[in-house]
Amino acid sequence: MDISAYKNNVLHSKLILPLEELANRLTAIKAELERAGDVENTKKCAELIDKARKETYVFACCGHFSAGKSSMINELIGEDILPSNPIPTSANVVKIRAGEPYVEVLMKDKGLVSLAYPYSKRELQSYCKDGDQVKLVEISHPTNQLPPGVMIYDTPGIDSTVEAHRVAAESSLHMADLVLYMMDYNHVESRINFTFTRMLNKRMKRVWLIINQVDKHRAEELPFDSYRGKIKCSFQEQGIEVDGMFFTSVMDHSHPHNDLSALKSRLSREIREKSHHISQSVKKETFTVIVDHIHWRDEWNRRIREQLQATLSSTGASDSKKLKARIGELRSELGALRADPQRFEREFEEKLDNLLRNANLMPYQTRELAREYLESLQIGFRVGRLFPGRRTREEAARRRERFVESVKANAVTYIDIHLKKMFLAHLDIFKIRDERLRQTIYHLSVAIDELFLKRLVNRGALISRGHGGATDKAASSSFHTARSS
Ligand SMILES: Nc1nc2c(ncn2[C@@H]2O[C@H](COP(=O)(O)OP(=O)(O)O)[C@@H](O)[C@H]2O)c(=O)[nH]1
Ligand SMILES: [Mg+2]
Repeated sequence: MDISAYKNNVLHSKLILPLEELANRLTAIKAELERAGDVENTKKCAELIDKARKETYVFACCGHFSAGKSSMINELIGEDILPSNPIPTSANVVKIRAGEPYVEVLMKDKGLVSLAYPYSKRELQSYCKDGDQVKLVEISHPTNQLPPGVMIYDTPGIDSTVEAHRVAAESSLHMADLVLYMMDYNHVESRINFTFTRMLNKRMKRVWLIINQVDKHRAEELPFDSYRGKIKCSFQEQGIEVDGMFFTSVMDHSHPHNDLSALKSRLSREIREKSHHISQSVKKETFTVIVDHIHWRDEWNRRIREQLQATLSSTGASDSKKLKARIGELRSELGALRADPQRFEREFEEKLDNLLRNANLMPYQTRELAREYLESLQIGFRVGRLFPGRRTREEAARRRERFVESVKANAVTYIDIHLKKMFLAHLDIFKIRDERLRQTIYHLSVAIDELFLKRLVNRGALISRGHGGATDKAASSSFHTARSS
């Protein structure tokens, strides 16, 4: 996306949208940002919607410590509301509007605190100076110097680039229609002034430069016009564009080069045309919000990509070419499996048949036990002369037990272990990685009990005493049919 082309379009477009229409469009944008989870830009959008609906015009005073920001605001509203201090102090953002008297203080730890009216100026000013504990002070003050729907922001002083970014972020500059960038007479050409105003240019903010404390000028050292020319040149050379430049003194109203009354009347005109300015700045800020959101999305995508790459490398498949090749292989395997869904079962049956056919369930010793067992099933089987019934039953039970135990032991050795191995290997061939299925296979066992053996006994194969040679064969063939029954 070519952002600069859009930016030019926004900057130079003559299209002025009614504020209500802008607010409606912003509402749709806000819903989109909210859906994406971009909290910061969603909040900005909500604030811009509120600004457009209430037609709130905002001008913010920014600049170096002790440039005279607070003194200038007091001058403009004609009352010493804000603290001004010769010693640079840490401060916070203070928002002032005309209206019913109230003060709300947003503390860093305690949240919102309201000051009951009538509050003392000293108490209010101590909150404004407490940059450590207080994040924001909002003052509504009964004054006829400020028309309704106008707000002034006083912002913390800056003297480093890091601070410049922090202050810009904390000062809700997106709400400002105009920035009065204030400098003290002696520090106009400090680097931070160029850095901050360049940043304002980049954000398409309208900026008026205020060179304050011109009462410090010594005409005998340099004519004022030369000084003024030099300052204008410096900003031009830095490629910084401003919408106004004023040389002021809050202390010496009668100073011959004081532009204070020109500044006041420009501000009055500005406020009279506030709808136009609000419409323009909300449009530009909407553009900035969208650009910031695009960067937010880039960052979000970058983080997701990193997470995915970490996951991939943990599986040993970090190389995307290899991964694609592997996906191709898996797809064709899947295709083959889909084409012949019975393959798994068919091949398993073949292997099982083979396994059972070769399982030596009836080694010599077991065959002997089988023979004895089969003998005990014969109708004429009898043991002992005295009480033959009980002894015969006992002997038959003993033979049956020994035979069952022997077959069970053989089943474990010759079937169980091999069957599990074969089953698991079969799953591997078909790439089935189902842990629950594997667990079921581990716990498989071939259940052999007397009933099972009896079912297997082929009565026709039973031998009578005296045909010893055929017994083994008959017994083993009786059981070799286990699989088919
Ligand atoms: N000589 C002179 N001093 C000023 C002027 N404006 C403000 N000051 C003084 O500069 C100091 C810092 O002013 P302040 O308003 O607190 O500056 P901020 O830190 O930018 O808000 C205070 O002692 C003011 O009295 C001015 O136009 N001329
Ligand atoms: Mg101040």
